[in-house]
Amino acid sequence: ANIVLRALWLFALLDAGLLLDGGMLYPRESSSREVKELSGLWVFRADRSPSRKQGFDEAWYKQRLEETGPVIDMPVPASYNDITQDPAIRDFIGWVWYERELVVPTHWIRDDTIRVVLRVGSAHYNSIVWVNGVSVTQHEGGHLPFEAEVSDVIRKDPTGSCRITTAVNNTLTLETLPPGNIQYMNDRTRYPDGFFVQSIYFDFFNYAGIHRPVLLYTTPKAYVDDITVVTNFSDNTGLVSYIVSVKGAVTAALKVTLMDKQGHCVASSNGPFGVLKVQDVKLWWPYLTHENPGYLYSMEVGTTYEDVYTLPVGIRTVNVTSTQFLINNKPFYFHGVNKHEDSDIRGKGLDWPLIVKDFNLLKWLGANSFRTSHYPYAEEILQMCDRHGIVVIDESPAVGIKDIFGNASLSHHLIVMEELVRRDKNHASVVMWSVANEPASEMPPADYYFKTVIKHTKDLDPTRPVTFISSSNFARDKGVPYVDVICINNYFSWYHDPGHLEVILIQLNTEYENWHGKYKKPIIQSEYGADAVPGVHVDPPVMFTEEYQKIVLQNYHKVFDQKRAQYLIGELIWNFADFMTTQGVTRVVGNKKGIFTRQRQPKAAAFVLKERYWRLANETGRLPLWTKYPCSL
Ligand code: GCB
Repeated sequence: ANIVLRALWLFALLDAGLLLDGGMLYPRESSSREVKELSGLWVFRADRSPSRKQGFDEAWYKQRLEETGPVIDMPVPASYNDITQDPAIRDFIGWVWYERELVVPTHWIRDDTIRVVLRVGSAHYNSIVWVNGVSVTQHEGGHLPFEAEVSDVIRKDPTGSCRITTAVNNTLTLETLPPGNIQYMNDRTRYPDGFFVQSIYFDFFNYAGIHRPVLLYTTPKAYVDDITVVTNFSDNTGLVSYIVSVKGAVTAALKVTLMDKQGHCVASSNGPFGVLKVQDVKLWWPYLTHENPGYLYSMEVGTTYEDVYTLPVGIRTVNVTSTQFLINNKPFYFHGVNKHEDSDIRGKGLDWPLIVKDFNLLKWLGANSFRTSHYPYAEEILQMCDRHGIVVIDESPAVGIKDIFGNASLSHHLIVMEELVRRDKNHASVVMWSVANEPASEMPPADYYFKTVIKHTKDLDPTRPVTFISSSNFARDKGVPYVDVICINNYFSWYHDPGHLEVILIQLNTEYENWHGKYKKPIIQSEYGADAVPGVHVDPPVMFTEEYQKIVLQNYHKVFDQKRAQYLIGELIWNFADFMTTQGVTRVVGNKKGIFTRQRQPKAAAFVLKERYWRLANETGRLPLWTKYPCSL
């Protein structure tokens, strides 16, 4: 109960010092809330003018987009890059314009006790949104949602017609996350007029557009704006500490009810904060560690002004020692993957068939976890993780921070961490925050920079460990003293000593001993792997064949098996599936380090990993009942 009180106290305290104003609850229907999804066909126009500013000069948002010039069909959600046959659209840098017209239900217009909110799940990267020509919101950065109340704007037109215009710009600068740089090539003997390139410092295609659903939802005037839960247990009693913030009412009585899967009330409370006690608690367990993984209660929050919001809640704890990662006080070993939001045609657009297929593949593989390399994934994916017991290391979009540690970058990074924690704090599946991937942490300013980002993240959420992902390419130390878990990426016999499989054992062993010896913290191998072009075979193995990828994995596994008895607490393969990258001499139509192809078919390495993960699950966990007689294994 001490931990509970501490958590409550900290959250209450922090509320005062937040940079962001207000919550970001996932939009859900309830008896008091309606949701209108705007997925489907939108109208699209890329601003191809040399300045990319024609749209603003001519105020395209003031009229229907088709009246401004030629438009095309564009699906939402999806990246726009791979939808057309036009290479200029695929590689476009600058402002693109989207538009969707709809009619809102009459009662949304007439009943002025209804609050109408427009929400964008994510758009890459910098976005401005207008409704009926009026600017309603603006957001910097992709991967995270933003929203605006639009009740007044839509009520100005009594017919309820509503034109949503969005301008999205994928330009990356030294102060965005991820960072990037635009370079103009002014040598007219070598480059055509106006030639420029977007330099990026990360290894995935810079997909752009409206990547996640856009929707309108309603709440009553007085509404539940945010909920924070922290869970704990002692013996058979589960403890759910909560804080609810209500907006739009001076005083609001609150009723909070926790229900089990059958809909039975197991605990209830009144007031904006409190602790719910659950007798005979069913804890949230990871996949393959329990017969019934991913158990979720429903926390129904109701106000006297009749707003109702229901939040899924998994009850579990997370702790880290110098050699272990504990979930519900039991050692947890991450055997999982790194993913990307990436697929044919859709790019980074949210796609349900793909999401469900990927979860089926994770389960087939015996993976109990993944890391959201290299940016926050869709909330819909985290909800799947909660329900299926897939454990998540939740990463910010800070990938490719090389030597950019200025104040503007730092303040933006703090805001992004706040947006991330605000969005994902209540997911049972999220067990650790990752503030960055392979930052150039050997640079002197990195010490202050990462100390600040990690401290801020811990202040925001004192209940989860924090890490960043290190690379052995860099002299290591600057940020590591501040992390709770050391996460390392390395590619022995690939980027170093290419072709020499025999170096893996010794080099990996040295690496681990150095890190653990110095910091006495548990280690996760957060990336390792090799490219394999599917269908290419050579034996004895050579690089880029399926055989080579298999042996790299097997050699790494030998060292993992020694070290997991000591302080290695996880292994995450790079990568779950092949993915698109910028074109370059080391990439054969994208990065081929997937154990599945981009179309989600297994390479030889997938079977190696599957055999291993199920064996690890048998040793370390408790398989669910249905897997005792797995017909497909
Ligand atoms: C890394 C990066 C990842 C790359 C991978 C590779 O260290 O974190 O983004 O895709 O290596 O394949 O080079």
